[in-house]
Amino acid sequence: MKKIKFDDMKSLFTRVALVTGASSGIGKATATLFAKRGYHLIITGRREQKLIDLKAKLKRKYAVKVKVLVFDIRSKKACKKAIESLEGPWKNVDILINNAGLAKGFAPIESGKIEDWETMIDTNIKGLLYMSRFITQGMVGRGSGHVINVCSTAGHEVYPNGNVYCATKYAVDALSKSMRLDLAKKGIRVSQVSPGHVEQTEFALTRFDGDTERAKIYEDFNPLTSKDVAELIYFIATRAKHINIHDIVASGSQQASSTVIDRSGRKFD
Ligand code: 8X3
Repeated sequence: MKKIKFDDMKSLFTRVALVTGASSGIGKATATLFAKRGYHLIITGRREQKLIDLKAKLKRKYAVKVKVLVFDIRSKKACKKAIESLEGPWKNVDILINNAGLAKGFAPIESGKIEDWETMIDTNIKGLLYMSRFITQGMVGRGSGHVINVCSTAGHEVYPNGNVYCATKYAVDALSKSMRLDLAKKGIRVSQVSPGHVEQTEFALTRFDGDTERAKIYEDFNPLTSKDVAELIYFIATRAKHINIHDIVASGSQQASSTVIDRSGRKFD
């Protein structure tokens, strides 16, 4: 039997999703779920080996096509080069999942580390912008596509010591809204998901600079899991074409707000 080339496959399976920050946490869980549902995937991040391992696993388990792009999202040049390297059907990204993001530091404004602020601004805002700029250009040309930004409850409600992290997520919220205004008439949906605390991620460890003791912030309540957030993203991506979900704000049932959490023990294990 004639082997079907990926170029031909594209006409049969038209869905390509690109997930940034796919080497761990929400990004990895999202890439895994989309692969399970038959999407071809472009997975991006800085840690090559983790992405290669994920690619091998997804290909083996779900028989989808997977492309790895290794680059630092903080570099405009690297983002542009990575996107320009895409060939054939890979150029036609149907769904861009802007997941890459991080919190670094947890200090009041007068003593926060300025390098941490710059890392968050460069990753959470500028990285998301670079990817959106380079990918939506193609989407507009094709008259279709979906951008899904990973925001946070911190993009809706500030909390003490959250200052710059919260500001970057408020910016993501503003960009989701304004990108929707720019793209609605061009056939492109823009959505976001805004999770509260999420375990099975590197979020807390990164925020607290690798301090494993301080990073133990999920032991006395049930937060969301990465898989929970992946399912919300998948739900957003798979609504009928005439529906655009603007935002899903969600937290674990024991978390009522950024600061009000029932820490009396994990009730749902
Ligand atoms: C993650 C949620 O509350 O730790 O974005 O900022 S929070």
